[in-house]
Amino acid sequence: MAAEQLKFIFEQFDHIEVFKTFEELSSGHINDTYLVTAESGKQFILQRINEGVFKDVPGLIANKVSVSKHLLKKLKHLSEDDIKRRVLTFIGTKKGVFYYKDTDGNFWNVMVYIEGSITFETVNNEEIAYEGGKLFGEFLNLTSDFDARKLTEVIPDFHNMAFRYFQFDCALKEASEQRIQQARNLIQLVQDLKEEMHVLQNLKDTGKIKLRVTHNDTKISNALFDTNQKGLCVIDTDTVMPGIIHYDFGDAIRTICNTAAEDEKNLEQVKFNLQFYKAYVKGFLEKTNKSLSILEIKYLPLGAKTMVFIMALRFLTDFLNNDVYYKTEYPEHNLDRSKNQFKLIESLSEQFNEMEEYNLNFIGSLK
Ligand code: GN1
Ligand code: MG
Repeated sequence: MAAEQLKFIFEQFDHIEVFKTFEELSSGHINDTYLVTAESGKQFILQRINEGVFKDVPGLIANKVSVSKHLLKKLKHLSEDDIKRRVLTFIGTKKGVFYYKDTDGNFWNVMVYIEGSITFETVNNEEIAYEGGKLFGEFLNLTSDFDARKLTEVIPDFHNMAFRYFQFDCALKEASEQRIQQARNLIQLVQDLKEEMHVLQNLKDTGKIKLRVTHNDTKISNALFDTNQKGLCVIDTDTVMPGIIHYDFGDAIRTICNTAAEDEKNLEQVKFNLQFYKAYVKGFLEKTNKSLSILEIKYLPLGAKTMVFIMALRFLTDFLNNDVYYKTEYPEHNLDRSKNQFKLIESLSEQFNEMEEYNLNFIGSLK
C-alpha cells in the first residue's frame, strides 16, 4: 500500500496528528494492519478490515468500541495513564463514526498504539504463560456483565463444530485430487476425531455450559505485555461474540503451549508444553474461578484439544479450497499449518491425563 493512500486514509480520522511514516505489521491472517508514526512521534494502528471475511464491518466496529467503553467503565479506579495501557482507544472519523469507507469500498479503523508494549508469537517462559492466563481471564471477568445481546455476531457459527465439519465436507467434494492426496493422513484424522470433537458443542447446545461474552481469538500474540513481561491489554477484539469459556481458554493454550510457531514445518519442534499449561491454568483460574461451574473447569482440557483441532480443521479446509480464506505465503502454507496443529494434538493427547488431573485437583482445592 502506498504511503500517499495511507496518509489520506489516516487524515480522515479526527485527530490533530500529521502522518509521517508507516510500517506494515504482518502477523495477522485476515486484516491489513499498519503502524503509523505521526510527526509528533505518537503512534497509531491503522487497520483495513477484510470485508470478505467480516460481512458486517460497521457491526464489528460497534462491537469493538462498545467493549472498550465497557472496559473503561470497569477500570475507572485506575490512573488515566494506566487505563490508556489497559484498554484499546479507537479514534472516530471527522464524520463522527469509528470507521472510514474508502472509494474502493474498504473499511478502515484507527486505534492508539499502546506505547512500550510487546507481543509474543511463541512463549519461552512460564511467567508469560501465567501472565497470559491472568490477562485473558481478566478480560472474561470484566466483560461478564456486558449484555451479549448488544453484540453483532460478526461471523455466525465461528466455533460451531458441526458447521466446520460441514465446510470441510464441502471442500473435500470440490478439492483437487492432488490436494486430497497431499492431505490424506489429515483427512483421516478429521474423521477419527469427529465424535470427541462434538462433546463441547453438545454441552453448549443443550445449555449445560453457559454462554458468555468471549473474545474468540485469544492467541498469545493478541495479548500485549509491558517491558517487564507483565500483562497489559487484550487486543484484536474483532471477533468478540457470545461463546463458551472453553474457546478462549483453548485458543490461548493452542499458542502458548506450542513450543513452535503455528506454521513451523519441522514437526520435531512442535510439542505441547505441560508446564506452560499449568502456569496458564493457574493465572486463568485465579481470575475466573469464582464465576465458573465445576463442569466448566472440568472440561477446560478438552477445550484446549478442541480449539487446536478446530484450527487444524479450518487450515485443512482452506487448503482443500485452494487457500481462499487465510493469507498464505506459499502453496502448502495452510497444509503445513494444519500438520503442525495435528502434531500439537498428538503431543497434547499424550499428556491429556495429566492436564485433567491438574484441573481436577484444582476443583478439589476449592472444596
Ligand atoms: C485468524 O487474522 P488473525 O490472525 O487475527 C483467524 C482466527 C485464527 C487465527 C490463526 C476471523 O486471526 O480465527 O485463530 O487466524 N481469524 C478469523 O492464527 O478467522
Ligand atoms: Mg483476529
